Amino acid sequence: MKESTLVIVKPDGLQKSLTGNILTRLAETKLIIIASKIAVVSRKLAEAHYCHLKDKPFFEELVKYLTGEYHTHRVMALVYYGEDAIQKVRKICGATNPEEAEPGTIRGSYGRITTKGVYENAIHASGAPEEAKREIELWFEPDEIVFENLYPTREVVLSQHKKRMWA
Ligand code: DAT
Ligand code: MG
Repeated sequence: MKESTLVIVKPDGLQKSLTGNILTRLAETKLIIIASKIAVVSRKLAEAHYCHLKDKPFFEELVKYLTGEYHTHRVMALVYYGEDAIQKVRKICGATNPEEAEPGTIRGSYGRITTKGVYENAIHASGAPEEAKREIELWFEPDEIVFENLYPTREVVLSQHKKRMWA
Protein backbone atom coordinates (compact mmCIF):
# COMPACT_ATOMS: atom_id res chain seq x y z
CA MET A 1 0.00 0.00 0.00
CA LYS A 2 1.26 3.50 -0.84
CA GLU A 3 1.53 5.59 2.29
CA SER A 4 3.36 8.55 3.74
CA THR A 5 5.58 8.79 6.80
CA LEU A 6 7.08 11.61 8.84
CA VAL A 7 10.83 11.61 9.34
CA ILE A 8 12.60 13.98 11.72
CA VAL A 9 16.35 14.29 11.89
CA LYS A 10 16.55 15.16 15.57
CA PRO A 11 18.76 17.91 17.10
CA ASP A 12 21.69 15.50 17.78
CA GLY A 13 21.61 14.50 14.10
CA LEU A 14 21.85 18.12 12.98
CA GLN A 15 24.53 19.05 15.48
CA LYS A 16 26.67 16.07 14.45
CA SER A 17 26.24 17.01 10.73
CA LEU A 18 24.54 13.69 10.05
CA THR A 19 21.78 15.01 7.78
CA GLY A 20 23.56 13.96 4.58
CA ASN A 21 24.42 10.49 5.89
CA ILE A 22 20.87 9.93 7.12
CA LEU A 23 19.25 11.07 3.86
CA THR A 24 21.67 8.85 1.90
CA ARG A 25 20.64 5.87 4.01
CA LEU A 26 16.95 6.68 3.49
CA ALA A 27 17.51 6.96 -0.28
CA GLU A 28 17.98 3.17 -0.30
CA THR A 29 14.19 2.91 0.13
CA LYS A 30 13.57 4.58 -3.29
CA LEU A 31 10.70 6.45 -1.65
CA ILE A 32 10.03 10.01 -2.78
CA ILE A 33 10.32 13.10 -0.59
CA ILE A 34 7.13 15.19 -0.79
CA ALA A 35 7.99 17.78 1.88
CA SER A 36 11.01 18.96 3.82
CA LYS A 37 12.05 21.84 6.04
CA ILE A 38 14.34 22.92 8.84
CA ALA A 39 12.20 23.75 11.86
CA VAL A 40 12.68 25.20 15.31
CA VAL A 41 10.82 22.98 17.75
CA SER A 42 8.77 24.77 20.38
CA ARG A 43 7.93 23.09 23.65
CA LYS A 44 4.29 23.00 22.52
CA LEU A 45 5.18 21.15 19.31
CA ALA A 46 7.45 18.66 21.13
CA GLU A 47 4.77 17.94 23.73
CA ALA A 48 2.13 17.47 21.03
CA HIS A 49 4.44 15.23 18.99
CA TYR A 50 5.10 12.93 21.95
CA CYS A 51 1.65 13.34 23.62
CA HIS A 52 1.19 9.54 23.78
CA LEU A 53 4.23 9.38 26.12
CA LYS A 54 3.24 12.18 28.49
CA ASP A 55 2.89 9.84 31.48
CA LYS A 56 6.32 8.24 31.01
CA PRO A 57 9.06 9.10 33.51
CA PHE A 58 11.38 10.15 30.66
CA PHE A 59 8.84 12.56 29.07
CA GLU A 60 10.40 15.79 30.36
CA GLU A 61 13.89 14.81 29.18
CA LEU A 62 12.44 13.68 25.84
CA VAL A 63 10.79 17.06 25.30
CA LYS A 64 14.03 18.86 26.24
CA TYR A 65 15.93 16.68 23.77
CA LEU A 66 13.52 17.30 20.88
CA THR A 67 13.40 21.05 21.50
CA GLY A 68 17.19 21.07 21.22
CA GLU A 69 18.10 21.93 24.78
CA TYR A 70 21.10 19.55 24.58
CA HIS A 71 22.17 20.29 20.99
CA THR A 72 20.87 22.82 18.50
CA HIS A 73 17.34 24.24 18.39
CA ARG A 74 16.71 22.88 14.92
CA VAL A 75 15.48 19.70 13.35
CA MET A 76 14.91 18.63 9.75
CA ALA A 77 11.41 17.36 9.07
CA LEU A 78 10.55 15.40 5.92
CA VAL A 79 7.64 13.46 4.49
CA TYR A 80 8.47 10.32 2.50
CA TYR A 81 5.89 8.68 0.26
CA GLY A 82 5.61 5.34 -1.50
CA GLU A 83 4.94 1.63 -1.19
CA ASP A 84 5.21 0.46 2.45
CA ALA A 85 6.93 3.73 3.36
CA ILE A 86 6.41 3.35 7.11
CA GLN A 87 7.91 -0.09 7.44
CA LYS A 88 10.77 0.60 4.98
CA VAL A 89 11.89 3.71 6.87
CA ARG A 90 11.50 2.11 10.31
CA LYS A 91 13.69 -0.81 9.21
CA ILE A 92 16.55 1.50 8.23
CA CYS A 93 16.12 3.51 11.45
CA GLY A 94 16.51 0.49 13.72
CA ALA A 95 15.20 -0.13 17.23
CA THR A 96 14.10 2.69 19.54
CA ASN A 97 16.84 1.92 22.06
CA PRO A 98 20.10 2.71 20.23
CA GLU A 99 21.91 -0.01 22.17
CA GLU A 100 19.47 -2.58 20.84
CA ALA A 101 19.48 -1.22 17.27
CA GLU A 102 21.31 -3.31 14.65
CA PRO A 103 24.77 -1.80 14.00
CA GLY A 104 23.97 -1.12 10.31
CA THR A 105 20.85 0.92 11.05
CA ILE A 106 20.78 4.70 11.52
CA ARG A 107 20.13 4.45 15.26
CA GLY A 108 22.65 1.62 15.60
CA SER A 109 25.28 3.73 13.84
CA TYR A 110 24.66 7.15 15.38
CA GLY A 111 22.54 6.76 18.51
CA ARG A 112 23.59 6.74 22.15
CA ILE A 113 22.04 6.75 25.60
CA THR A 114 23.17 9.64 27.76
CA THR A 115 24.03 9.34 31.45
CA LYS A 116 20.63 10.99 32.11
CA GLY A 117 18.98 8.08 30.29
CA VAL A 118 17.93 10.05 27.20
CA TYR A 119 17.79 7.95 24.04
CA GLU A 120 19.61 10.23 21.58
CA ASN A 121 18.57 8.14 18.59
CA ALA A 122 19.12 10.73 15.83
CA ILE A 123 15.90 10.12 13.91
CA HIS A 124 12.14 9.88 14.30
CA ALA A 125 9.95 7.90 11.92
CA SER A 126 6.19 7.32 12.13
CA GLY A 127 5.14 3.88 13.34
CA ALA A 128 1.71 3.40 11.74
CA PRO A 129 -0.54 5.11 9.12
CA GLU A 130 -2.79 6.86 11.67
CA GLU A 131 0.29 8.06 13.56
CA ALA A 132 1.82 9.32 10.30
CA LYS A 133 -1.34 11.32 9.49
CA ARG A 134 -1.45 12.89 12.94
CA GLU A 135 2.25 13.75 12.85
CA ILE A 136 2.32 15.09 9.28
CA GLU A 137 -0.69 17.31 10.01
CA LEU A 138 1.08 18.52 13.14
CA TRP A 139 4.38 19.38 11.44
CA PHE A 140 3.29 20.58 7.98
CA GLU A 141 0.68 22.88 6.44
CA PRO A 142 -1.14 21.38 3.43
CA ASP A 143 0.62 23.81 1.04
CA GLU A 144 4.07 22.71 2.21
CA ILE A 145 3.45 19.22 0.83
CA VAL A 146 4.11 18.61 -2.86
CA PHE A 147 1.43 15.98 -3.29
CA GLU A 148 -2.21 16.67 -3.98
CA ASN A 149 -4.84 15.47 -1.52
CA LEU A 150 -2.55 13.48 0.74
CA TYR A 151 -5.15 14.02 3.46
CA PRO A 152 -8.48 15.89 3.29
CA THR A 153 -8.22 19.69 3.52
CA ARG A 154 -10.65 22.58 3.86
CA GLU A 155 -10.43 26.15 2.59
CA VAL A 156 -10.72 29.08 4.95
CA VAL A 157 -10.77 32.79 4.12
CA LEU A 158 -8.71 34.81 6.56
CA SER A 159 -9.25 38.53 6.96
CA GLN A 160 -6.94 40.70 9.06
CA HIS A 161 -4.28 38.05 8.58
CA LYS A 162 -0.75 39.25 9.38
CA LYS A 163 1.99 37.75 7.25
CA ARG A 164 5.72 38.50 6.86
CA MET A 165 6.83 39.34 3.29
CA TRP A 166 10.24 40.10 1.76
CA ALA A 167 10.98 43.84 2.14
P1 DAT B 1 10.15 5.29 18.35
O1 DAT B 1 10.88 6.61 18.29
O2 DAT B 1 11.04 4.15 17.94
O3 DAT B 1 8.84 5.32 17.60
P2 DAT B 1 8.57 5.51 20.80
O4 DAT B 1 7.52 6.16 19.97
O5 DAT B 1 8.17 4.37 21.67
O6 DAT B 1 9.80 5.00 19.88
O7 DAT B 1 9.25 6.59 21.74
C1 DAT B 1 9.53 7.89 21.27
C2 DAT B 1 10.89 8.30 21.77
O8 DAT B 1 10.91 8.30 23.19
C3 DAT B 1 12.03 7.39 21.35
O9 DAT B 1 12.55 7.68 20.08
C4 DAT B 1 13.04 7.62 22.45
C5 DAT B 1 12.19 7.91 23.66
N1 DAT B 1 12.07 6.73 24.51
C6 DAT B 1 11.26 5.65 24.31
N2 DAT B 1 11.39 4.76 25.29
C7 DAT B 1 12.33 5.27 26.14
C8 DAT B 1 12.91 4.83 27.38
N3 DAT B 1 12.57 3.66 27.94
N4 DAT B 1 13.85 5.64 27.96
C9 DAT B 1 14.19 6.81 27.42
N5 DAT B 1 13.68 7.29 26.27
C10 DAT B 1 12.76 6.52 25.64
MG1 MG C 1 7.06 6.24 17.95
